[in-house]
Amino acid sequence: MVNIRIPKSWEIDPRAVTPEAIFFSRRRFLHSAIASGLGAALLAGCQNQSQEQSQLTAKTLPLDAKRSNAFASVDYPITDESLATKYNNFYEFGGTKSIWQQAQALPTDNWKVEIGGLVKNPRTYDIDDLRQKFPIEERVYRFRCVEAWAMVVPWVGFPMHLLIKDVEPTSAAKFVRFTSFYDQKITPGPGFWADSYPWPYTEGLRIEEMANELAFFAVGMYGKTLPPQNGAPIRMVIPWKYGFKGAKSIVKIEFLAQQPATFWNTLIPNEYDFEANVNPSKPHPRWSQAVERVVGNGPSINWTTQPTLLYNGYEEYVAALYKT
Ligand SMILES: Nc1nc2c(c(=O)[nH]1)N[C@H]1C(S)=C(S)[C@@H](COP(=O)(O)O)O[C@H]1N2
Ligand SMILES: [Mo]
Repeated sequence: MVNIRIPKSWEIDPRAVTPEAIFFSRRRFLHSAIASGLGAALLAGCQNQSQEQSQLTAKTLPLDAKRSNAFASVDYPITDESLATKYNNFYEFGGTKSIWQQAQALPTDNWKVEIGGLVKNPRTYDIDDLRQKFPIEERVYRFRCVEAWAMVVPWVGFPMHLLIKDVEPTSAAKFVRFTSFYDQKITPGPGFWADSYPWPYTEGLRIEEMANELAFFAVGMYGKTLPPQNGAPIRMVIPWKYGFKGAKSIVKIEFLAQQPATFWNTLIPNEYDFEANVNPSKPHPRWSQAVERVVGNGPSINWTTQPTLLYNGYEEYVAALYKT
């Protein structure tokens, strides 16, 4: 791994640890916690699969949307819902993949999304108005995390260009910043060092990227509204970029003249660049991106590997954005 002295767990600087390294070390912690009886209560609550599955989606409602013809499938199968809703990244609720229970604390009632900055029609939407105003559809997209795991998810939502048209950015608008929900009392973060992270979680796009047909606001997945752990009630889905570009639980969208600072790029700039396009020939400083692990498609640890595709397989849609 990295070329550093192995620190004691309580002195690990998050800037020196990969999300994945944290995941695996926490898994080890979890195992010993369970062995020592600490996990017994947790386990008792999840005695069987179906009980657990109903907990996973307890806060969702059915969301009827027709599957888009253009994005009806990809060349490998849709990931099981129970995996996509249980293996998450949501640092506001913890630094492991197993935060779905903690994330149930996300308060999604009366959710509002404020849209402003360099636009002719700034406005604040109630989530219900957003869901009604823009025609929703289902799109099956590849989903690739910078940590090299991959899934296929049927998202329900609407393309971002509909929102651009609605708020009418001025000609000065060149970038867009998306801000996630944050409340220190509700979102404890990933434990040690959490206070030094650049909260709230923010992400950004060039306005041309946001206007691309693929850029999507998801308000649901698997035919239901989003569960908290996946970014309820509205999140970004940018399928040709690494997963961290897809900010969850959006509360604010601002059109800007300058490129905004973003969460991971601020925290570890040499590892998480602003553009973050999926690219097999551009390794992460600490691991290769040439192949990806398909979550849920294999035995035991539950994954098989396959080659990573440039722009995550969406070259025909987005390559023109990156011609120099
Ligand atoms: N607000 C917020 N958004 C976030 C994250 C996060 O920690 N906080 N993690 C990102 C990362 S790294 C990934 S891979 C995806 C994971 O989405 P999923 O849990 O629905 O699979 O969410 C992205 N959006
Ligand atoms: Mo990620």
